[in-house]
Amino acid sequence: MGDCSKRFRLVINNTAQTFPPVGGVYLITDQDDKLVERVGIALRGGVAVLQYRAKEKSHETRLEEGRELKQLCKRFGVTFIVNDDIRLAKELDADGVHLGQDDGGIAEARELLGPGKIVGKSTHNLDEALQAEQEGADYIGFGAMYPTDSKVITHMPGTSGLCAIRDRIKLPVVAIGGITTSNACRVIDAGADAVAVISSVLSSPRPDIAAAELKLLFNRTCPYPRGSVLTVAGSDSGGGAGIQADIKTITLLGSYAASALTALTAQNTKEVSAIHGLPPSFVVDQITTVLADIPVDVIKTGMLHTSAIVSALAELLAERTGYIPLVIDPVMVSKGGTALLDRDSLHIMQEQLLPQAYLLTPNIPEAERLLGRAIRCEADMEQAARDLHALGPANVLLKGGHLAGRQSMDILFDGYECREYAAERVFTSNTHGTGCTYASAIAAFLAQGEPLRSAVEKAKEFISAAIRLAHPLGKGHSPVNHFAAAQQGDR
Ligand code: 3NM
Repeated sequence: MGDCSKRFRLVINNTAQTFPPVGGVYLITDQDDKLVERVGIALRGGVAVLQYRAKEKSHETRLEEGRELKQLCKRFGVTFIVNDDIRLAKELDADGVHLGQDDGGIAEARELLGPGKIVGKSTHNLDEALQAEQEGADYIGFGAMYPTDSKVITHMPGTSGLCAIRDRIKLPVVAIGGITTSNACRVIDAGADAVAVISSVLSSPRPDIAAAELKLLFNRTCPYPRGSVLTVAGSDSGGGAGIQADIKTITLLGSYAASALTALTAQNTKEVSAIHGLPPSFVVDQITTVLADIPVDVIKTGMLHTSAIVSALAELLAERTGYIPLVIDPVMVSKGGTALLDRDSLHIMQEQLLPQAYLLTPNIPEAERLLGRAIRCEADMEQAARDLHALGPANVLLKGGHLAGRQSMDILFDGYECREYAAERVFTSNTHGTGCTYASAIAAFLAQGEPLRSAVEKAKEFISAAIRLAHPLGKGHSPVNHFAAAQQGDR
């Protein structure tokens, strides 16, 4: 599902040997300290190709560092390419070499490296790109897309230049220069098969998250169902919330939904009359079995029920080699007041699970319990979002629906700045399943290759419509209208 390799052309060189496709995140090394450690973290996020670019290091240092990086690439199944230095590529038995315009010919590199190796070439305009193709390159680098501090830039064709060459070039195009998680979707929409990045991943405090965010953006070109979400939550027999709301939301929005149940509830719109919890080991079995086979792009959690399940999930995620963005909806209490998370779980969630979250989506009462203080107004919300972020999640979306006022305002804090998402408040009690639906919609849009801010914006529109369009059903809190909200989004 998340593997868009069909979109990428296979790289076939003169020896007719096939390589892994050049597509997705193409990471280039920087000159800073602790390189191997930072690259190791970045590869967890889902890098497809690593290029070792060591401009000012001695041959011995390059050889030693190169060996370590090649080892890492092998562990993560990443293609290992050496920049410029054909001799080093040969000594390291790298998967290939990347040549600049002044670094010699493609034929010469093939001759020296022998059969079965990838040769890429930097290009900056159509003529250079066509020439590289004619000379038998396996892919081209094309840049710069945007200004960058990582290299002195003499040409900047940008995304319009990329659009202009795209249809003329059959080779995979690796766009480069100033690409970040904020602008990469424009580069992908312009036709890049891969994005080459240095600083936006390796200078990030979380290289794994930065790489994972870039990787997810490539899903925007996949066919529907686009991207996949694994929801870990409880069953609501009434069908309005829980895993049922999650699957409806994810499916109606166009992604694939997999699910792992934590508990079964006997529930309707008025009450939760009984809960049958599942053994933590069986929750783990469900998740590991899904992940062993289905390429899950985003994991979303809802009702986790017990501290043992929270702990088991946290352990499972921490031990995984690859990083999968995790959206945590910290479900604690049902609309009718039934506890959906036992008392001991709160600190276990704080200590073990929240630091692994890509996004935490509490409502006001949940945030109050996590922080141990009241949040009374919008002015309190911003500080609360910042304090929740300090508990470890990479991003926090604090939902203001429980406050009064004409607008229902949510705040997204990403560790740098707060953004507000407002919608006209609907005065209604038809809100069963709101939290599950909102978090699932964000997870689905992320899985479809929307950057976080845009995923939240689209999900906010979806949940607002689902509340506004809800029909009375049952005698309690009626469920939100997933179907009508999805139909509105199509128009
Ligand atoms: N080549 P960052 S731009 C190595 O335009 C390189 O050919 C470029 O680094 C080109 O992701 C560039 O930090 C630097 O902008 C890319």
